[in-house]
Amino acid sequence: MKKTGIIAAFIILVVGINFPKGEASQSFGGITLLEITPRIITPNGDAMNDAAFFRFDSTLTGIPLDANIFDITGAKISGISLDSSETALRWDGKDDGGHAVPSGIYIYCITIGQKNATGTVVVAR
Ligand SMILES: [Ca+2]
Repeated sequence: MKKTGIIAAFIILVVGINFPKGEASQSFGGITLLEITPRIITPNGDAMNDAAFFRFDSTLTGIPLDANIFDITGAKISGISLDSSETALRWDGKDDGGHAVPSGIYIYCITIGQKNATGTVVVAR
């Protein structure tokens, strides 16, 4: 099997396990993470899938939360910032220094109160 085929199979496996259809939403008590879209981002500035949005059912303003992106070794890459809509968090495929991250699989972890949601986002360049 070609290397690209192996990577594609791995991506399908990881994304599929972490986000089975219909089980995307996760409750944090008073607030619900509705969806993460797109799951595969292409941050090249063409306005198509340039950032991943973590959409909630109500405003995040004033809610204490901890949201970060890690690489597959567990190293912290970046925080996830509040989108201008204030009902979503947004990650644009950059590290905390503002540098574009390489293609690969990244892990998000969002903690609100005692609950957390984790899963994967793929960066493809
Ligand atoms: Ca793009």
